[in-house]
Amino acid sequence: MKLTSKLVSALAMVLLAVPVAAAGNKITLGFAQVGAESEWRTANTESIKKAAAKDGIDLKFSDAQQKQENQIKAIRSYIAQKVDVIAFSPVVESGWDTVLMEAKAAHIPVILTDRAVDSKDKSLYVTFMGSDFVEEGRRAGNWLIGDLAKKGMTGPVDIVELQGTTGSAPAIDRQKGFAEVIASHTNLKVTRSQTGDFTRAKGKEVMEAFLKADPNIQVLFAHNDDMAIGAIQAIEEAGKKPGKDIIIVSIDGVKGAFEAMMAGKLNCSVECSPLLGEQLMAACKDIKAGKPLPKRIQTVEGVFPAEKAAAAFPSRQY
Ligand code: GZL
Repeated sequence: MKLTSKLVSALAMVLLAVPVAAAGNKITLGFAQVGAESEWRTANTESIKKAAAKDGIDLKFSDAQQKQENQIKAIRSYIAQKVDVIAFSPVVESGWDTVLMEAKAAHIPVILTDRAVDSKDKSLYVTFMGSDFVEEGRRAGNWLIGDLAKKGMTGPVDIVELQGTTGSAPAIDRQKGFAEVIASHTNLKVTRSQTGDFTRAKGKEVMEAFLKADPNIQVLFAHNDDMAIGAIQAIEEAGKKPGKDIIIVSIDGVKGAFEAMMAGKLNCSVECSPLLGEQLMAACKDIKAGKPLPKRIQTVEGVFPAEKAAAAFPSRQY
């Protein structure tokens, strides 16, 4: 009998010695991703998963296949699971207030990554981390103005535009920034503008239609590299030389864009970094530790004209 009781008390000591707090220290993050529509998105997902594993954060991850209702469903499931933090990249700007109020009522902090929401109530999220898309549009416009000047193209220039996902912050803001910069150059005109939904397939399809409608296209501005790469295929199939007959400027700076620039088929890619994983995990830990976060954490990024692509390519991380 004595032995058993000794054994029981020893066992109890061991079990009690396990710091209960250890279990409580594990952060659970619910992430509702947009989808897997582009090279950029794949790199963004990889960055988040890698950083969560590295930081020992329990990541619950969902892919909404670019549908808002799927993202809302995922957020609701994270609320039901009582995760510590919810983060997501809103596929479109509007329609989030109700579900964000549900998260707030459940006292679960929300982080916006990559894309913003148009909610007036800023208390619905702790911080928005990501790029300044208006500035990315401006950078594309400014690069184009410089390139046309270098080429002595001072006459009327027909520009076509492949927009990102309709209603998304990057599509709205990149179009705004680009239009703002070219407005003062009356010889530059966006003659056609249509969404290619950030995908290669749709970008190719819309560019085929543009080429059929306007044989004199001189410039393509694509809101992301994937649509530009799809358009490059359409331009070649139409018997024209992308990067020469049609100047192409796009945004993201993914590997595919560098390969197209080195092949002389893309003229410039404005960088938009998807590598938000580390920043996101650091923000989750700060929130858990009760540390305040700035409402806006902006990504620092550059511009890659084709002539810089080969030198920069070896050090590219996405
Ligand atoms: C931008 C991001 C956009 C990329 C696209 O931060 O939301 O979505 O530019 C991606 O490639 O699909």
